[in-house]
Amino acid sequence: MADLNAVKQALREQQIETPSWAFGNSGTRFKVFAQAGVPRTPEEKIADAATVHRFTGVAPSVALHIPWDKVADYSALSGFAADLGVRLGAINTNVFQDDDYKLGSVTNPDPAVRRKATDHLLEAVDIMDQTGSRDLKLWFSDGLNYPGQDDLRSRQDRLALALREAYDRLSDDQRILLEYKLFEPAFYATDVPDWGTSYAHCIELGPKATVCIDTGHHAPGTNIEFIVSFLLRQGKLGAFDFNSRFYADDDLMAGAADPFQLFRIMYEIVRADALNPAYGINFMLDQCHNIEAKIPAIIRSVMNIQEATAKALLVDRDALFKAQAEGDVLESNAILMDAYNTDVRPLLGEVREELGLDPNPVAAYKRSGYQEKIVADRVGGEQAGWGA
Ligand code: RM4
Ligand code: MN
Repeated sequence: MADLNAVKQALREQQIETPSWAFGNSGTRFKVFAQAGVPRTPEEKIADAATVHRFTGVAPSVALHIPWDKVADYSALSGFAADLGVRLGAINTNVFQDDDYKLGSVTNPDPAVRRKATDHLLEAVDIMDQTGSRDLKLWFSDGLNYPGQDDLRSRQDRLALALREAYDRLSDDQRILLEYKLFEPAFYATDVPDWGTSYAHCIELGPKATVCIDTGHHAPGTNIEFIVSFLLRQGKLGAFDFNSRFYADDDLMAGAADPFQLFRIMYEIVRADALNPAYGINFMLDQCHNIEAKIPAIIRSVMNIQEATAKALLVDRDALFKAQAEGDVLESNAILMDAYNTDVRPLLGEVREELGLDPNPVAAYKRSGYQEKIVADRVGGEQAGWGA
C-alpha cells in the first residue's frame, strides 16, 4: 500500500504552471468566439492566473508569451504578480507570427531573417533576467510544405547555430526548454518534429538544455509515457505542455480526452521521483479554451492533472515491482489498474482542505463572483488573443 500521508504531502507540494495565452480569446481557423471578461492586458491575464491559484493552491506561476505579453517594465510586472501571490514562469518566444517567417525563422534561408529570429530569442533571455524566470521555452514552427523546397540538412545546421547563441546567453540558473511538434503549420517536414530531434540538439547544447513534451504534438497512438520514461532516465526531461487531443494539436483541457494516458505519464514521473518542484520539471499547461469559460476550464485542467497524479501516487509500487519480477502479467496490470480506478476526489478534497481551500475549486470559483466582476469591469479596450 502506498503511504497515504506521503501521497497527500506530494499532492500539496505539486506545482502546475498556467499559460497567459489560455486566458485570452482563441479559436480555430474558421472562427474565434470572443468571450466577455477576457483580459486585455498582461496584468489582467496574471490576475486570472492568480485566481486559478487562489482556488487550486497548486498553480503558483504563469508563463508569458512574447510579444503577446510585452510590457515596458518586466520587473514591475513581476512585482505585480508577486502582490497577487503568483510568480512569472517560462518565457515563450514567438518566431512564427511575422511576415518575415514565411519560410522559417532560425532555419530561414535568408541570413537576415535568421538574425532577426535569433535576436528575438536573446531578447527573451533579457526579459527572463528581469522577470526572474528560469525557463526559455522555444517552439519553432519552421518547416517545409514541399519536398525540395529547402535543404533539410542545412536547416538543422542553422537551427543548431541559433540554439547555440541563445544557450550561450543563458545565466547559470537559466535553461532552454526545446519543444517539438510533428506537423503544423508545416505539412511536409518540420525542423524539430519529434523528441529525438529535440533531445539530440539538447545534448549538443549542454546540461542547461532539456526537452519539453507538449502532449498534443505527436502522431496519433504515440506512447508518450515511453518518451517520458526515456527522457527521465537520460536527465533530459525539462517540462510538459499539458493539453489533450482527439485528432491533432487540439489543445483541449488536460485529462479531458484521455485521462488514462495522463495517468500513465504521471506514473512515470512518480516512478522517477520527479514530481517535486525541486526535481526541476516545469509542469505547464498549453491550452486554448475556444468554447468553454476560460478560468474554470483551467481550474478543471489543474484538477485533472491532480487526479492523474494522485492515482499515480497510489500505485502500490512494491507489489508492482514484485509482480513484474515474477513475470506475472495479469497481476502487474491489475495493480496499475487498481490505482487508476480509485476515486481520488475525496482524497484531493482533503488535501485542499488541509491547504485551507474549498474541496471543490470549480464550485468555489463560480460562487466567488470573480467571473461576474471581470465581465463588468473589462469593458472597452482590445481583448487579448486571436482576433474575433
Ligand atoms: C504552439 C506551441 C507552443 C505555444 C504556442 C502558442 O503550438 O505548442 O508551446 O507557445 O503554440
Ligand atoms: Mn506547446
